[in-house]
Amino acid sequence: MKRIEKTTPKKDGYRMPAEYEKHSGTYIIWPERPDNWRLGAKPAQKTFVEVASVIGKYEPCTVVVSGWQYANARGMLPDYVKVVEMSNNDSWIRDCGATFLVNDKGGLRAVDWSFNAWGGLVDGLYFPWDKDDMVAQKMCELEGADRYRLDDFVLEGGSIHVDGDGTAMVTSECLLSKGRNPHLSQKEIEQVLKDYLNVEKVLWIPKGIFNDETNGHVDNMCNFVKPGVVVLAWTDDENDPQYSRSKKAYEYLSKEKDAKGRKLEIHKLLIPKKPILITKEESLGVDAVDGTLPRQKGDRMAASYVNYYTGNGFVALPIFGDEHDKLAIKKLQELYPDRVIEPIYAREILLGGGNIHCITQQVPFVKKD
Ligand code: KQY
Repeated sequence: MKRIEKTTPKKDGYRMPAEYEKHSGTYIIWPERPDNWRLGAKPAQKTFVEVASVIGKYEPCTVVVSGWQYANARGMLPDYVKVVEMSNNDSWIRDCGATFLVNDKGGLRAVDWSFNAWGGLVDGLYFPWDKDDMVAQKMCELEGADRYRLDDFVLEGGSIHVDGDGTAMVTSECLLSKGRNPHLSQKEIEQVLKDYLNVEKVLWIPKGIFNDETNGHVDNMCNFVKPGVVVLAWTDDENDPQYSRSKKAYEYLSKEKDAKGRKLEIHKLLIPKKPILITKEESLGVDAVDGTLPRQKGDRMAASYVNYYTGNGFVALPIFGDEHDKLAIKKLQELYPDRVIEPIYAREILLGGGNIHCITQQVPFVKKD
């Protein structure tokens, strides 16, 4: 498959569809690195199996895995999940994977952003990241999609959401961070998003979730339920460090309109009532390696129900064994009356630094003749 040069998706009539539009499938990367996943990733692998098994009930699910772990992954995953060998540095395909695009003639292409492990040598989370940076290209080969490669623009898929109707949302905390594109102004960054996602409006939420090691990815903070309707991570506890972040986001979104001139309907989704802290046992299970973010006992994890994944007929929702799990399930069922809510106990993914949305990447459905 080829690299497309000297043009943009906008010029070529391609756009990023919303996640809630129909998919032809989902990709996941198998977890294995012991300096991010405790106990050699064994507990995380069980949760990844659960996530892939749920998704695979609704749409084709492909798990890509290093050669070293291939036999183990194949043995643990159900037969209806496809397993393909692909080298990688870790399991965050939302961030290093392809951002697929469609046109109205059944075409499929992708944006292949530069990936630098959430901040490169400034505040990145591991080194090297060279294998992750090639994941998008390999997904394009498997899907038969030509790609727009941006060698000089760093972006992760978890730092953007689109509504499929002309609007994108990001956080300033992430997109303007020093480890991404410090050579570009906010206006220039916005222009890249407009050209490569083919949107007319970008919503700039100030900050993401407290202690989110991605510099506040939007996919943990806010999501489009449908055009004009968003769900926002929230707490009523004024003493919680999340409070001012969520309040500022709410105030910003209340005043904004989307690309089509709609005022946004904002639904608050409470974060877990009790902060999720790393236990001593969990901390001791992670290999300490220079250059990788340490996992210390008592550290607060960036737990949020907003990091859910929307697929064909379902929503895969992370839950934490918290009092607010039930509220999140109820709220999402109201917001997505036509989808099955699939709650998955996701503490092990959270301990790795993200959640269900961060470990999944959709391929949009296109009609093939
Ligand atoms: O998208 C994410 N939340 C990924 C976080 C990466 C964590 C690496 N330890």
